[in-house]
Amino acid sequence: MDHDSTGAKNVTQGFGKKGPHRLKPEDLGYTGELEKYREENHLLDLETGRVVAEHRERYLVRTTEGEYEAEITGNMRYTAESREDFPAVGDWVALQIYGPGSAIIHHVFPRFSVLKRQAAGKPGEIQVLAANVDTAFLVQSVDRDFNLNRLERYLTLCHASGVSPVILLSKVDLIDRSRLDEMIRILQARITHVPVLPISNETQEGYSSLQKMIKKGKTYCMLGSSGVGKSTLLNHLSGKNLMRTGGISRSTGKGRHVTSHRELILLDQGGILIDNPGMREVGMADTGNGLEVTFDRIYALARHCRYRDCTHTREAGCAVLRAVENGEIDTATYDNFLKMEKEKTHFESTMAERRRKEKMLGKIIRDYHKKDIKRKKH
Ligand SMILES: Nc1nc2c(ncn2[C@@H]2O[C@H](COP(=O)(O)OP(=O)(O)OP(=O)(O)O)[C@@H](O)[C@H]2O)c(=O)[nH]1
Ligand SMILES: [Mg+2]
Ligand SMILES: [Zn+2]
Repeated sequence: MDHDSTGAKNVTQGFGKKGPHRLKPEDLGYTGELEKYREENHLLDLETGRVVAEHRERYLVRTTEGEYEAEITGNMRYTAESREDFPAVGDWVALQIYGPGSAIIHHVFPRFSVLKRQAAGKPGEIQVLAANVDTAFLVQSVDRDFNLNRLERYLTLCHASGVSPVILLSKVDLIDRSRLDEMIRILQARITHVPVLPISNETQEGYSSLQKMIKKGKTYCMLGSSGVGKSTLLNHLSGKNLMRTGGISRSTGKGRHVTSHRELILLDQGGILIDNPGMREVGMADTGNGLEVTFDRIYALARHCRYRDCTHTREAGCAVLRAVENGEIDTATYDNFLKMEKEKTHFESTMAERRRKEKMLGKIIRDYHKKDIKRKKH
């Protein structure tokens, strides 16, 4: 199936059969700060919209009036230094409309948050998952998907950019109550201060609590493996069959990657929800102080290590190792912490190397052009 057309169609359907109806800017999550930015940066002559879907540098943008297929200007493409400079789902953009349903994006507004990861299979490259997200729903299904190491990865992505996380344990209809209670106990022993909500798309358990969490004008994003029920949840919350949902492979017990594109939809109750394709890898990119927040207990202990550059692996007088030995810090958490730290460092050096090479290449091209101009003058 052609993913490109499916993505676009789904979103359009979200605004009713007669096509998109008129919205208030706040319905899309617009704020006074964005308006101030728009005025200060002389963008008043352009329309403002929000990117609701993306496919290979073609964007579907929703404004209060309607929906537009948009491309970025050549200048934007030329000056972009990395994937992060391109629009992403959730972004606010200034656009020029030039025909029925067509537009050109001239500018991306500054983001208040951005969820990103190390792009799968592309060392040192970032993939933006969603922009301007208030809360991320980290979805793990309790039957096969439950994994605390992976949850800590998702948490770090959230903490890296100030997105507040909520853990959704899905498909709780598939296990009995005592098993669920045990899972929640294990989870909360390791991950503290993050709300956990058990839900079922079958029985609608947890739905009313979830709906109470969702506030008008705020943006939510679902992250998780394939097949955990993200799109099913979105369909139920929106009351419309917007996203295709899928089966689970009998042989592997894993989802079949039914959703292929990120999409943003508006919920009738207010609130904006972004669905994501299931992720196989949650690789660390530039995580800012994300690890510090996720592993706050380890970082607090590290201040008491004897050596300032302690690697917490073999040093004498290491407060972290001591805490692991006496059971204060879970061994699995400690191992995951070391692994993610290593990945972060690796990402940073690979990215620096990439940037260095790109700069060099840029210089070679510039020098060549200079010589070329000289040659022509003579
Ligand atoms: N038993 C049970 N099955 C569910 C539940 N939620 C979803 N499913 C089933 O799980 C399968 C996958 O659901 P999807 O909603 O497509 O999963 P997804 O997370 O969107 O998957 P990707 O789009 O591949 O990332 C479908 O067959 C759903 O019917 C649930 O709460 N309980
Ligand atoms: Mg899906
Ligand atoms: Zn130490």
